[in-house]
Amino acid sequence: MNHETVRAVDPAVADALDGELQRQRDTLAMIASENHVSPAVLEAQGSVLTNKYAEGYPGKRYYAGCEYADEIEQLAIERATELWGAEHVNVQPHSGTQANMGVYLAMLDPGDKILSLDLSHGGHLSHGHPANFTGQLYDVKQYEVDPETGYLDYEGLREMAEEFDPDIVVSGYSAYPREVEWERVQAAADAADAYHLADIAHITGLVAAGVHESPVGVADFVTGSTHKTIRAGRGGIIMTSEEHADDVDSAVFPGGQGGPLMHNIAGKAVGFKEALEPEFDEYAEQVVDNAKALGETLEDHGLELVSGGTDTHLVLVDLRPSHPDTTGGEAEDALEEVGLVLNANTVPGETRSPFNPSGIRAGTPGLTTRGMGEAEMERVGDVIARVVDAPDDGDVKAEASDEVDALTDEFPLYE
Ligand code: DSN
Repeated sequence: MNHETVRAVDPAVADALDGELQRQRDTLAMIASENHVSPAVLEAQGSVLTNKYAEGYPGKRYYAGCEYADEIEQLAIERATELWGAEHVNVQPHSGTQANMGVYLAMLDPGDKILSLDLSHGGHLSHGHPANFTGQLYDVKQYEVDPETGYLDYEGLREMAEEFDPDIVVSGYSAYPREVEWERVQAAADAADAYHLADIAHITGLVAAGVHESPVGVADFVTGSTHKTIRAGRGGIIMTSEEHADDVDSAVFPGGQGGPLMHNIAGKAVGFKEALEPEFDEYAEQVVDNAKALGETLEDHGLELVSGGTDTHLVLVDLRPSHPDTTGGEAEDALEEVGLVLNANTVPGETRSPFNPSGIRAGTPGLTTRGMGEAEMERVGDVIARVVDAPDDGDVKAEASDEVDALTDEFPLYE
């Protein structure tokens, strides 16, 4: 894998691409929303389909020359249908946020009411944050996790739904370490006669593999991104019933987007094919086993996990009880220095700024793709705990850096 063709035209970009490839090889990618797609997905995404305009849908395009675009989009749709079992799939959203936008545009009018989880409790910007179009166009009320347990409070959600009378209840989260009980969110939506949007962006792969229960067939709309745990081409996806199919398709195009990114849709099709192989189910199970092993190691070192553990691909550490003077940002920076890349994250009951919050979020999809298992998670957990204990200690960081080098050498990437 090299960038020699780019280099001949643009050495500056080639240098940066080489640098990024080496960075991914030499570091442990533990941002929970990231993964390493296969060379086949990379090739499909970097293909001549980037040249093609294909507004519309397979068989109903506004431009000529779409026979191969049609074939590829149809394959992506069929494979997604097999993976998640929805009646209708739209693979055109450019991202998970665009997928959510498609649902809101399809079903809501400006001023309509959204009930969603607060961002600092694990929600997402596109679920109604004031800085996002959702917070600006809609009337948003937010629920929180139980402050004692860190788990969703389904009864409280139901009561809020009865009181607020939302048009849509949003479930599915970006930093919630527990499996979601979709039927109980549905009960809250039913109590308000509201739609239910389940945003499974982070757990698309876990749901496809049957490691987590699926909201398909429960929620009216299921959205996701396609490059996280499912490990396909970058972008978004919407799944719904035949009843809402036309509304969703029109909301995505021409409502919210123009030409679909056909090269990304090719990457989605290839990644979905890979995810239909039995090995993918083993991968998804290992992702969760690894997150549990990582969490246990961190707890053994005295770190506190939100909700006391995980059922997912991520752990969320609240640094305040164990390290009251260390912020998430300081931990993130010190860990990046040793080659372990995760992100500072807000935690439930956050007392600091979102720019330098009190937690760190660590995910296992990328490391599991590299072939690491529970034994390696113990080593990774040791690195995190030691660096968080002594973020300014050069000797500790030198040792941690050696351990990261050993791990990345033992589990090479993109050879
Ligand atoms: N930025 C992603 C995350 O890290 O959770 C979600 O869009």
